[in-house]
Amino acid sequence: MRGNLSGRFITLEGTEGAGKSTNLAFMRDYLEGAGITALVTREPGGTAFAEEIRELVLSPREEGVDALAETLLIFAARAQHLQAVIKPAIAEGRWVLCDRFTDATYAYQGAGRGVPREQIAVLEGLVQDGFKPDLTVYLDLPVEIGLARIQGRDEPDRFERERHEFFNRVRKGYLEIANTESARVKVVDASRNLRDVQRDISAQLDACLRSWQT
Ligand code: T5A
Repeated sequence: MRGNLSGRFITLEGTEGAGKSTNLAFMRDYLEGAGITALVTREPGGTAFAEEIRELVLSPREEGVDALAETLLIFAARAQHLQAVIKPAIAEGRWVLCDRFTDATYAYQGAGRGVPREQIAVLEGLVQDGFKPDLTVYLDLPVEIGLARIQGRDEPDRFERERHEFFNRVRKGYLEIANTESARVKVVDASRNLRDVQRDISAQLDACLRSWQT
């Protein structure tokens, strides 16, 4: 680990096809270059038990899924992930890079599905007890561009089968969070070529590395 930096929790968010997987690998390598070996994980998931919940939540099914039931499952997976992986790693001074976290719940289940913000906040309080990412990079792009990037995938999951209007609400939800929590959430225009996107991401990481070192 570089200097006297202690463990940090960084999350990456975006709508479908924004480039999270691609850029999470970039962020891991970038931190590695700065002497920081980060633990890379994802939500829903990150432990065997939480990955089973992921499977349950993402699998397409005939039966309609109640939005609150979906939200509770996602927080159940998060509770497990936090206790078994994220918090122990940070307590040991490690950095954790996570593909999606609670902002996704506010965006997808809240803005997308209509679960009241206050209900999500109650669950967040219960499961996280004030724990939040130190930095969130939100990859923003028009929904059509993201969906075009993932077009042709074999088996779209339960979310990928949603309509454009759903993803437009999700995007709006993310932008509202970024607007309200601008110190934590950094918006990167992900509609551009990968080199430009990654230049902005590395600038955000550099700024944080500098401010966390002082
Ligand atoms: N979910 C999750 C909730 O509803 N609530 C929650 O609380 C949480 C935590 C699965 C679903 O779970 C839901 C939301 C999600 O629908 P996921 O698997 O993390 O979550 O999400 P997906 O959006 O399905 O992930 P994807 O794999 O589809 O997209 P990525 O990771 O954003 O995109 P990536 O990196 O695979 O890139 C897609 C393609 O675009 C290219 C890549 O090479 C790749 O081919 N690409 C670019 N092309 C041109 N220019 C660029 N700048 C590019 N960046 C990437």
